[in-house]
Amino acid sequence: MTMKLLTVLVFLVVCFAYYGFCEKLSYSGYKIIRTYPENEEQWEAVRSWEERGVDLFSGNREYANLLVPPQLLGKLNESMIENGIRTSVEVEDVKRIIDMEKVNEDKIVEGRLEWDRYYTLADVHQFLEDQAAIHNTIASTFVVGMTYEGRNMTAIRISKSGETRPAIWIDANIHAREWITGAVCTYIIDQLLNSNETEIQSWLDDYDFYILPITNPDGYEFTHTTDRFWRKSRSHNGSPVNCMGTDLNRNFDFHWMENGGASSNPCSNTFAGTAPFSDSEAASVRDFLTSISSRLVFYLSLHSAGQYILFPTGFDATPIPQYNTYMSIGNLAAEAHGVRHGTNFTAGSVYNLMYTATGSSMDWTWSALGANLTLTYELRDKGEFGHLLPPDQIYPSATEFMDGLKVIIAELSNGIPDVDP
Ligand code: 0X9
Ligand code: ZN
Repeated sequence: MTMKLLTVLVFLVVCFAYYGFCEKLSYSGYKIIRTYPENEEQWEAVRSWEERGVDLFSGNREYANLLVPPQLLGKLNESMIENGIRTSVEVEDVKRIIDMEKVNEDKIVEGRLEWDRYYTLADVHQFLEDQAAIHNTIASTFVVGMTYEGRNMTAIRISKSGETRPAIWIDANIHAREWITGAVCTYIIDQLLNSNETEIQSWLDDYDFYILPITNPDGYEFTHTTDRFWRKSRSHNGSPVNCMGTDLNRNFDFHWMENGGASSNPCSNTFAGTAPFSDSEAASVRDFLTSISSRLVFYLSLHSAGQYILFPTGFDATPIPQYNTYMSIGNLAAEAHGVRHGTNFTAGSVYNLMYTATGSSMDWTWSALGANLTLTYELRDKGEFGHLLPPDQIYPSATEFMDGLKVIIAELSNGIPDVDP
């Protein structure tokens, strides 16, 4: 009897310490609460809940969605009332929405995906291998680097030129739980290789593409097996209480850990890592981008959610020298994204539209490599489902994304000035 109890206890301890061994978290009783901070003080009050185990799920300085465990709902509510912060319930039953998500269970045949469901890491990698095999004269896969847990960061290159033309890099799922981003990314690859639209095909005559759909494979796998809301890498970072993972989008060397744009607490979802590029995933992206930097004209990073077209920087309010150029490209793209379904995208700098965020991949690429154009997207939606975007929104998200991408690549081809005219 005592032996049995001991076994259960040991299991529970191990389970809490490294919950990779546990069953999938159900998120039963969790709600997503939207808060509306109206000033810096209230924003800080909302952010302080991060340290108490509440996930700052999505949003910006004006509205912040919090993923709240049942045992903290009462306390959080009280504190919001005390601080005069308005709230609303965005998702009543998080578990119900997780249960609605459809993950593919069929075998991938000849690299065909359906954009009505989400795919596992193995499926996405299979898609890349199959597509590269089918289009072997212009496409091939390559490994950007290895993850902490030893997985491949598999990417695809599409080049008709023998890799001599201006280069476009696209990545997605730096943040593991942002499933829509990897899905849209595979659609971009599909369109480049399989669409018969002349405009899309003409891009392949002008540019070489390097596309990494799952930048954080360990985290992505973890969202499928254990914790749907995992965001970071899965590295051990020296936390005495066994918190794991680095926010890879805080681990790049651009104003690293300055200005409150990241956290030094390994338990935080915006933990910046133990040093710039301390995590192998970020370092591998850095090394690959550096290797093509003389040709790199466009860096594009896909995130969700919020429907933002973001440009540098996340450090402070100082406008970059190409601010007006970026703003006008962003506005043109936003218009195009809205044509099909009326989806409303907003363009602006990370700092202005979202919050202070330092050490991001985009800002580093912009500052260190001087790529002509660097954008980060926050794809659908604006909070209704957040990271649990229903599968029937994948195809609309992907097609409306392509509409704006056409505008952006047309602008890129016209030339991006280093400084606003
Ligand atoms: O906080 C982030 O890393 C991004 N938002 S998300 O909700 N997907 O986590 C925004 C990052 C914007 N990038 C820069 N700081 N440049
Ligand atoms: Zn993200």
